[in-house]
Amino acid sequence: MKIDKLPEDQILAMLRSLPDWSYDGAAQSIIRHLTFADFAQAFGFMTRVAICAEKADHHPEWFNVYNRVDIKLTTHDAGGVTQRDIDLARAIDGFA
Ligand code: H2B
Repeated sequence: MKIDKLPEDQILAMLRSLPDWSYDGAAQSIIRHLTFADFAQAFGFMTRVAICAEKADHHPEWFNVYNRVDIKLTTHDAGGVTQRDIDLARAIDGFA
């Protein structure tokens, strides 16, 4: 289903309830950096996110080194941040 990208002011307003996320205007994304105790914790978290993302058919861009996970959310089909990214960010916060 087609979804429209959100205007920047709306993204910033929504991020007030997602304080660990920030908006990267150049990348048209919202981003969060997480650090875990070790690789097992980081990868366990990524596995939970992956299952949720696959169910929602909405997938993160992410980077992992040992205990660090950098996440970038954007909707490729819309060319920017949509409600799907906000929903996934909220789900990710629940796993973090
Ligand atoms: N994930 C993200 N982040 N953006 C998308 O536009 C997107 C996706 N599109 N996951 C989905 C898959 C699309 O390619 C499939 C065909 O539904």
